[in-house]
Amino acid sequence: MPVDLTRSRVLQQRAERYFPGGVNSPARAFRAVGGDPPFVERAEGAYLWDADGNRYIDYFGSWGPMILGHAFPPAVEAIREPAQLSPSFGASTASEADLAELVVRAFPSIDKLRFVSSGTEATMSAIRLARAYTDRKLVAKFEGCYHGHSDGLLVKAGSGVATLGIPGSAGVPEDIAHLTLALPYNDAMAVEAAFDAHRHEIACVIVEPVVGNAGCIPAAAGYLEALREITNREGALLIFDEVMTGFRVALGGAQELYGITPDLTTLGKILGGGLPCAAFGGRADIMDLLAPLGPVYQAGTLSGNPLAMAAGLATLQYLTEHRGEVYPLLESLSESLVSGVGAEAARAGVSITSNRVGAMFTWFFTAGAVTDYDSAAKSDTAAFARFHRAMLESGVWLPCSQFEAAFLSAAHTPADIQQTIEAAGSAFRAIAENR
Ligand code: HOZ
Repeated sequence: MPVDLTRSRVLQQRAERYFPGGVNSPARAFRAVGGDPPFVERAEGAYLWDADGNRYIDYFGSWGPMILGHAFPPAVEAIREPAQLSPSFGASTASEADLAELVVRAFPSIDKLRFVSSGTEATMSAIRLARAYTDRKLVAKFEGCYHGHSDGLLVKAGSGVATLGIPGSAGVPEDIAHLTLALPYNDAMAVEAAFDAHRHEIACVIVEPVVGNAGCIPAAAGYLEALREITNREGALLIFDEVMTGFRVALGGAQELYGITPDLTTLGKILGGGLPCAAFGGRADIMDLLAPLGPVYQAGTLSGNPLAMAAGLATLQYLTEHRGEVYPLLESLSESLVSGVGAEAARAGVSITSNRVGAMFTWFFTAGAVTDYDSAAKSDTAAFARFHRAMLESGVWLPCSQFEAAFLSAAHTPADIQQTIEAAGSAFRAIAENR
C-alpha cells in the first residue's frame, strides 16, 4: 500500500514557487531517488512524522546532529530560557565558554576555538587560517569528501555535488578551483606525490577522517597516520573535518578513535544539538592569528548564538556524562542493524557492501569494497533508489542519496532495528524479483 503523500506533494509544489527545487539545501530534494519528499511536521526520539501523518523510523537524523534522538528533552528545555531572554545579542555570553570547555575536554587537540553557524563557515575559516599560518596557497582535499560549499572546497566534492553529478560547481572561477588539489582518498602515495609536485606550496590537507559525504568510507589502517606524518614533515597543517564524526564515532571524534592529533579541527552538527552551530579550533599558536589578536579576519553575527549554545551544552553534557553507556549502545545497535540488513541482502541475492564506523554507515549497492570515491561511484544508484523508495513505503527514512552516510541515534530501539531489517528484506526481495 503506497504511503499517502498528498499533503506533502501540495507543500512541495508551493515550496517550488519560492525556492529553487523547492528546497533550501539540495541534499533534501529527492532527485536521486525520485518521488515526493515528505514534508516533516514533527519528530520525537527515533521517529519523524510527515504532513500526511505518516510515521518513519529516521536514519538520517537531520544529517547527523540528532545523536540522542529528536526533541531530546534536556535540549528542548535548555533553549526555553534563553529564548525568553532574547535569542540573540551580538555580544558575548557566558554560555560560549561553557560549551567551549566541553569541546576542549573532548578534543585535547583543540586549545582554542571559535564558534560559527555552519560547517561551511568552519571549514572555509580553517583553510584561511592554514593559508595565513603557512603562507602557502594550495589546499589538498580528497575526492568525495565534502567540506561545505565555499568556492575552493567544491572541487570533486561529495554530498549533493556527488548526488546530483555536478562536476564541481558553476560560478567557481578556475583561478580559485586550481588552488585545490583533489586526491584519491585512502591513497597515501597520492599525497606524497602531490607534495613532491608542489614543494612548499601546500598549506594544508583537509580530510573527513571517516568519509560521510560519499557514503560512509572508513580510513584504511595507517592512512590517517600517514597524513599526519607527511604534513608534519612537509610543514603543512592537517585539518580534520569532524563536522560529521565529531561526538559521533566517539565523544572525541575520529581523532580519539584513531589516536591522531590534527592541527585544526572543524565541528558542527551534534555540537549544536540541532541548532545552527559549528566551530573550528586547534593549536593556540594557529588560532591566535585570528582577529582581533591577529591578521586573519573571520566574523559572524550569530556566532555563539545563545540558543545554539544552550542546545549544544545540554547535548554535550549528556554525552560527556553518559559516554560509557551511549557509545557502546550506538555501537551494538548499529552493528545489529548493519549486519542484519547485510544478511537480508545476501539472502535475497542482492549485492551490497556495508561500511560502518560506530553509528554512521552506508549500504552501497555494489559487490566490491568501497574505499574511495571511485569505488563508491561504482554503486548501482538505480537499485539504491528502488531500495530507498521501498524503505520509505515501509516507514523507514534513509538518507536520500547513495552518497550520504546514514546515522543511528541512542533513541532507536531493538524493535526499530528489527522492523528495519524486515523492511529491508522485503525491499531486497522486490529488487531481486524485478531484475
Ligand atoms: N550537508 C548535508 C549532507 N551532507 C546536507 C544538509 C541538508 O541538506 O540539510
